[in-house]
Amino acid sequence: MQVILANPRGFCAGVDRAIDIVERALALFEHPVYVRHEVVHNRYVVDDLRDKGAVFVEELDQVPDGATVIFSAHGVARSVVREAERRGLKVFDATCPLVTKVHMEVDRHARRGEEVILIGHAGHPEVDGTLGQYDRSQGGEIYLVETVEDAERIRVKNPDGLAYVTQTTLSMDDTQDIIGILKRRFPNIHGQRRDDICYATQNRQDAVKALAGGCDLFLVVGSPNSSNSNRLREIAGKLGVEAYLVDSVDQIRDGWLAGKTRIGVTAGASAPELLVRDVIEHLRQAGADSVTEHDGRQETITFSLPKALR
Ligand code: 0CH
Ligand code: SF4
Repeated sequence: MQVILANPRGFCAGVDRAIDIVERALALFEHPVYVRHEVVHNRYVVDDLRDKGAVFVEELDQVPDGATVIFSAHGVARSVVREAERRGLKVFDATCPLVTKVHMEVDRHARRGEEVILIGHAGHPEVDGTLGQYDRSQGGEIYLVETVEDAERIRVKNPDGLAYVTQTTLSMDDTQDIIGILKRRFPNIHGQRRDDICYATQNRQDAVKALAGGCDLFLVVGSPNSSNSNRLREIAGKLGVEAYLVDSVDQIRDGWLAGKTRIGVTAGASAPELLVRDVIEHLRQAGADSVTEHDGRQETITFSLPKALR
């Protein structure tokens, strides 16, 4: 049995920064330090930060006036920022700069009086945050499109003043299909770039595409609520490979390994490498005689911490 590790995998620059923000705030400020929403969608990371003193809440009404609160990497709506200001909360914003960039695009379109179609998954916190950037006071609207069927059906008020933006962690292929339909239906629609899928999502998806086809089992380390991790499992599955998303090594079933000779392993952008190490150790004990790194794109991007936390 051979194990091949996809590259790049695991933490991206935005996740590194978000976790550092929580750890620095815990080191520098009086406890409790509140975190609005899971700072990143990973059970291990959240449990670890909770053990260190972070208090995770879903909404600001669970945070006392004047307390310190961190916004998660997925970003928040403007109404959340305003509420925090009104309540005198001390805020550290762990929103990934690449998500903030999408927020700024939405704002720019709204200011120009353009309507916006957001391509993304309903109910995901990044989608709530991005929808919540659009100022409707000019009479315009922001619409959510999740699927090709939605793209075929959506009706807008102003097809000639229309732009699109996307969630950062979507499937690149599905998103291109949706954009293709929108461009056919609304020939004057425009986007800043091809889409807003970030470099980390793109690189991890490309790595799975390069590796999974030659495997007979593919394991993705990541939590069930992690959008980017789910997309990695989905891509391997679409290539016809038996593929599973596992939060930790104890979720691997013996039956999955029976008769397998080439097992691919990757990790979502929010999954720590130490969980991948546990998986490798488990596979070695189950009979893997070689573990190799698959060549992939090098990542050098980093994001700096807010000044007050450096
Ligand atoms: O993939 P999603 O967006 O669910 O989030 P995650 O698993 O916490 O990964 C980090 C991405 C955060 C915002 O892009
Ligand atoms: Fe930022 Fe992309 Fe990482 Fe999300 S997945 S935190 S957008 S780098």
